[in-house]
Amino acid sequence: MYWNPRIETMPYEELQKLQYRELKQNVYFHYTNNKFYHDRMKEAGVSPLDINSLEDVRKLPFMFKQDLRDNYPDGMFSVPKNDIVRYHMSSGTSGKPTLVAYTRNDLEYWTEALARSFTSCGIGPDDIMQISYGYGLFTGGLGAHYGAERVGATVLPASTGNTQRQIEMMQDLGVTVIACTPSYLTHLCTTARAMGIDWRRDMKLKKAVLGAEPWSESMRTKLQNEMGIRCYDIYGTSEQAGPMFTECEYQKGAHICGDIMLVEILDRDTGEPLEPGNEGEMAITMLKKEAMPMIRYRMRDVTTLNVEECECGRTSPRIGRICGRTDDMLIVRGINVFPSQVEYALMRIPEIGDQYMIVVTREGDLDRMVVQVELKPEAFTDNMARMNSIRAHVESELKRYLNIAVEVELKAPGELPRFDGKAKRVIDKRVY
Ligand code: DLL
Repeated sequence: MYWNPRIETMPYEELQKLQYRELKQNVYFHYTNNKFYHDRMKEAGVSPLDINSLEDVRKLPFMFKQDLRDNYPDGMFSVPKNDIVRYHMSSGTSGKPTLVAYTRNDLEYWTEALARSFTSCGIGPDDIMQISYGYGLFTGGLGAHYGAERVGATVLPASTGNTQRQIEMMQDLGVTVIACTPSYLTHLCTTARAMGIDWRRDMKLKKAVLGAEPWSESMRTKLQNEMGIRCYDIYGTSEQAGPMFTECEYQKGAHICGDIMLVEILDRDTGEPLEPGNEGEMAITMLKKEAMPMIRYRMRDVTTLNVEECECGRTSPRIGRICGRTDDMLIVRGINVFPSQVEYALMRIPEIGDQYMIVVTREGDLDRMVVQVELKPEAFTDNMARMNSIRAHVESELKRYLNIAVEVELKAPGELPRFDGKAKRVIDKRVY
């Protein structure tokens, strides 16, 4: 079943012609309406007139998360503010968040992409879909919500938290599809079992659409076998729009909507484009984005691109599983965390010295993040009440900057390891 058969099964050469036309138009649009992008192109010595084939995308300069941060909040818009109908936000690399703006058309093609994606994993009007991604500034909840409504599913906007109630709702309403992070589904799976629920006997769940954090084939096999369901990978980032691309029923990579987005895979070290099939960092160009330019944006996610026609008949290219990042971003309980944000928050607290360590583990099914921090000698004391109050303050500051609750362990001056070369600030003990 296709949502938009003309586009989804268009011969690849034809799709590339369409991509070229969209690219040229989009580059021209941002060049003429966006000072940041105009200057960036000028610096690179390139103008829209230089874009005369799809390969010419390679002449265009890259964009980075730092560009969004430097232009926060509104220095990156290509449309008048009245044309912006929504904002979402995700973590920046330090103090400031990444703000993404959407025009009505931006929301429309986002929903179209999700309608194609959900249809490709067999979701439709017969389904009751529980959206257990966070609703709010995070793109997961609202993004999946509009896509699910578009395909005619009955949507249950459960958002995150209150696991027992989520399970009761699934049972009472006969939920057939859930969209959430893979780690949350694992948690639901074990919590329900502890409540005496047999997933096959007591639930109508058939499918799960899982993303927003890395997961693996072995996790898929485990969840599918334990719950008697099919699990589909969904990929997306706030900069693109939000969750966007899922696997089809063959589960062999997430289908990209080629008319909406162009993917390049770059050599991790040199940034040079690689041929399909090679593993490297993904750069995306949003071909229709109006509110702000998203052109050759360096995603920092490492994956592969497959341009072969899929067994499902779709000709749209596919990306493989995300198998790493070229920066140090962590995803903890579905929230993106940059070590630089932790440092930024800590260094503003007068009692804290300059050594810290982030330790991430998975306990049971949930991620646990502990930040170990050294106190300055003058702040270190054996007065427990004082130490507890400093710890509580550090925890609340970290929560304010990271949007996630973390535990803090205070250390005596000199207690954390020192490094001769590059400091190691993160120990991630999770296995996917
Ligand atoms: O996580 C959007 C999303 C919501 C995707 C719901 C899927 C489902 P951000 O908060 O901007 O957006 O985080 C984007 O999350 O660069 C990847 O590193 C990671 N990520 C997203 N999906 C996957 C996935 C949303 N399926 C960052 N596998 C990306 C691995 C993923 N990593």
